Amino acid sequence: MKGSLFRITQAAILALTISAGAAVAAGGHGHAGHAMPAASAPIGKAGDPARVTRSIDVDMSDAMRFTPASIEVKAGETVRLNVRNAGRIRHELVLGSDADLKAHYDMMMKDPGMRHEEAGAISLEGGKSGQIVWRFDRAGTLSFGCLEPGHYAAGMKGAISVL
Ligand SMILES: [Cu+2]
Repeated sequence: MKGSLFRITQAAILALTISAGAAVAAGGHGHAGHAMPAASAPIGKAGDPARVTRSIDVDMSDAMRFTPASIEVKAGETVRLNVRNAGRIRHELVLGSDADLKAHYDMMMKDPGMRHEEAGAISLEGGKSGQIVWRFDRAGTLSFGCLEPGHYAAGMKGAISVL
């Protein structure tokens, strides 16, 4: 009786050790690959800079705000977002559905050093500017947010209405 209890405890400890190791490995892999959780299909895709029909300036500030936070475009438009970090700390603009941004933000909270270089995202040091060229292929709403730890939760988010 005592012997079997011992074996069960050992098995439980072994199982815990394995699952903890697996969680660390899975997290490391996701971060290394900068995998965007794809909870839903985003609106649009990276656009061709030669086909830009409109440029929109978007400022990011240390007050945890995007200006403007609300943008309207037309379906079919290829837009250049001129993103400027007017603050002193790093900010980023990541396009995605609310669900994707939320999931991605949760990953960022666990790994603050993560940077976003994929299409539809730009990460900028204070005072720097950059751009995202995006083709909005259908009507709907696409969100954007700064996924630096604490920023998204503080309200650093906005939405693009595609009409
Ligand atoms: Cu930010």
